[in-house]
Formats: sequence, C-alpha cells, structure tokens
Amino acid sequence: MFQKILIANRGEIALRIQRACRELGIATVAVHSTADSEAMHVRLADESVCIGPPAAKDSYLNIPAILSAASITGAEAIHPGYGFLSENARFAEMVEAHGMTFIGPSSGHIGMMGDKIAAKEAMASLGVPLVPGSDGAVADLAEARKVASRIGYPVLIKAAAGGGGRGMKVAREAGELEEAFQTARAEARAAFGNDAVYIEKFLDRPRHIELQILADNHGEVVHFGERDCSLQRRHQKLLEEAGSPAISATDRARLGETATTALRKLGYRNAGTLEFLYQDGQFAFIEMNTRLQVEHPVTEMVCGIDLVREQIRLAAGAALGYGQRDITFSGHAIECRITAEDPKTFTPTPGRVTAYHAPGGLGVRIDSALYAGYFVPPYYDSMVAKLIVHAPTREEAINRLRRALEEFVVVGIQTTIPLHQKIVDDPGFQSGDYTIHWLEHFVAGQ
Ligand code: MV4
Repeated sequence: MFQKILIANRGEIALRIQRACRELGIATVAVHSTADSEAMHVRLADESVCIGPPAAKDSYLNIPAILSAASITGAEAIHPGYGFLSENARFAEMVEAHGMTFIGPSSGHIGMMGDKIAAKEAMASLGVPLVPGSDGAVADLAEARKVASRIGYPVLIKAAAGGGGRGMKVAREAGELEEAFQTARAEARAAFGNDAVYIEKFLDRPRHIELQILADNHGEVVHFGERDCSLQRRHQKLLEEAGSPAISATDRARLGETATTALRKLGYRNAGTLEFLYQDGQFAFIEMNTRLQVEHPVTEMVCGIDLVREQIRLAAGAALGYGQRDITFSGHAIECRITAEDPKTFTPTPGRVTAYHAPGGLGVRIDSALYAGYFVPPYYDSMVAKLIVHAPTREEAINRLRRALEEFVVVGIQTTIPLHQKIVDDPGFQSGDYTIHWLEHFVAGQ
C-alpha cells in the first residue's frame, strides 16, 4: 500500500480523498493556489504545497508544479479527484513516467474515452447498445445527409472531443442539417482544436442513467448499480439518485452484466462510469467517464462501500476481493449539489461565510469544505456542499432530505438550498417520473 498520496484537487473532493487516505493510514499532501491558503483541504492535510496563483491554469492545471510538489514531498501516487487534470491522458502518462502511480485508469483508456467516437466504437464492438447513428466520424455534409435520412430526423450532431453537452447541435428536419452540421464543426474546431463530429438520432425525452464500475488490475470487474442524473440545468447536475426511480432490479442486473463483460474484455482498470440515455425501456450508451464522479456518494450509501478507498487499493495493485454477488443494494439515496449561487438567477455568489451549521442525524451525510469564516473564492466551481441522504425507501429519503435542508444554515452568501427545498416539495419530482428536461421547465416556472 502507498505511504503518501498527493491530492491534485481542492474543495470537498480533496477532503473526501483525504478521509479515505486517513482511514487507510496513508499520509496526504495537499496542493493549493494562493487563493486557497486558508482552505479546509490545506488545513487538514499532513503537508501542503502552494502550486501557483489563483487561476486554475496556473495552479490546479499546472502539471510541472504538481509533479514537482509530488517529487519534493515523496508522494508515491497522485489522486486527481474530478475536473481539473482527472481526465487528462497526458497527465496520467507523465505521473507514471515520473515513477508514481496515477490513481485512475491507464492513460490509454482515458484517451480512448476522451474521444467520444472511439469510445462508442469500442463499446459497440463489445456488445453495448448505442443510440442509432453514424458509424464513426461524419466527413462532410453529403455523408451527414445520408446518415440523417437513414436514421430519421431529428438528429444530433456531436463533437468527438466534446462530451458533457459541449458542442452539440440539433437538426429537427432536413432543412436544418447544413446549418447545424457546419456550426457544430466550427464550434468543435474552435473549442477543442478537433473538428471531428458524429451524428446520433436525437432522443426527445430520455433519462440520464449512469452505471458505476470498478476494475482491479487482474481482470476482475464489478458494478455498483446506476445513478439517475436526469435533474440537471444547462448540463450542470443539481440532484442525483441511486437507484433510479425508473430502473428495476432486473434491468440493473442486465445492464451491469453487459457493461462489466465489455470492460473486462477492454482490460479497463480502476473506477469508471458509463453514461446511458434511457427511453422507452431501452438503454443506449453515449459516453464513459474515466474519473471519480461528483455524485459517487449516492452509490456509496446504497452499496455500503467506500469507492475512493477502493480506487486507492486497486491502484496499489490489490485484488477487488469480492464478486458481483457480494454487492447488494440497500434503500435509496439522494444527493443535492449546493452551490454558491443566487437560487433564482444562478449568478455566482462568492464571499465570506459568516455562520455555518450542517444538518446531521440518521442517514444524513455532508461532503463539504465549508466552515464559518471561510471566504468562497470567485475563481473556481461554485459547488460548496453536497447533501446526501439515505433511507430505506425513496419516500423516506425525500422526507429526510426535506428535514436536512431545513436544518442547513449557510449565512453570508446565497446558496441554492431554497431551490432544492422547492424541488423536494414538487409533486413532479416526488413521482419520480421525470426526464432530462424536467428541471429546466421547473426552473422556468419559478
Ligand atoms: C443526447 C440527447 C438526446 N439524444 N444524445 C448531453 C450531455 C451529453 N453527455 C449527452 N447529452 C445528450 N445527448 C441523443 N442522441 C440529449 C442529451 C442531453 C442531456 C443528456 C443527459 C443529461 C442532460 C441532458 C440535457 C440536454 C441534452
């Protein structure tokens, strides 16, 4: 096992990783920008290294500074968390080239899944169902027209280097195709320096379902069920659930079997999440994320497993030590992402937190780096806390969530707690019968 790990991240996820390290008896190195000298992830680490000025490109994305910090402190492994360098194949490769372990998949698999066309080709060849669409990249408008008439309108043009909703254009009918195709290409070139695009049938009312998997370095792969991440606004998730209100135990087992078989054949390692669209009882793979995700706690609560501990153990070469039949699902979990934003306009609200009281009690978990007196800096993502509840049934989880949101006190800055309170009280949410469009409509109606 490692003796010392550098955590190349900040905020709640840096703390989350530190907690796993502490329980494993591993020393931690925090890195931080000059804006984060007072941050909780720095205060609680065994050691810390300042790696640059506030702008992320000069600090949390500064590969030479992070590698130097790891060398100087004698860290044997680097955990990238989510965001920042977590899905940077070149960074993973450089960590390994410096004789350290990257806690995550191989750089080859990170690169493969970063290319959405390559990811789909790999999954299709391994028997994972896809949305009907082009066979790989679409070279020109003539080919785009052929694909679109074969699969039928509406279609979606996506950037190979995109993902997470960046660089997508809809063409509802043949007359819209040229404009959508050319715009998608130009935007992809400008945003990613790669103008490769592909086409999919546009699903009009899907749910966003993702499957958590873990793989050891010895060919064993297991899944931890699905999360329903349909409740998002502008591709930012606000609330996630495990399991999905729409997925039966049979569907879960079937999807898990398909996915784990595919990843075993692929030789995948460490943690990963497969994203699917689910509509009319059908799953269609769209992307794979090669990192620990923000919403991993809902899976931890229903499976009773520490996914970060597992990531570290597996990266050190340990065997999973359990099989699929050992993984059981208990109750229901819901996570609210609480951001420092105006709950009506979503304008970021950095500033000083003057008072802070986190909820507690049975089945309540807070993952946050906030404290009374902390100044939320304006330079980074606005998420300041994750409130996770767990209860025997979805109905009880909702009641527990309502209770915990009432207890939560953050004074000095505005947060999205009031918005979450409204969502929890809405019959549409309570019914569990929602699609990826539900939240945008809900917010518009507020
Ligand atoms: C789609 C789609 C409909 N049809 N693909 C957006 C994020 C990216 N991961 C994939 N996305 C979508 N792909 C087809 N063929 C609708 C979306 C989509 C979406 C997906 C998941 C969660 C929220 C979403 C919001 C808008 C659009």
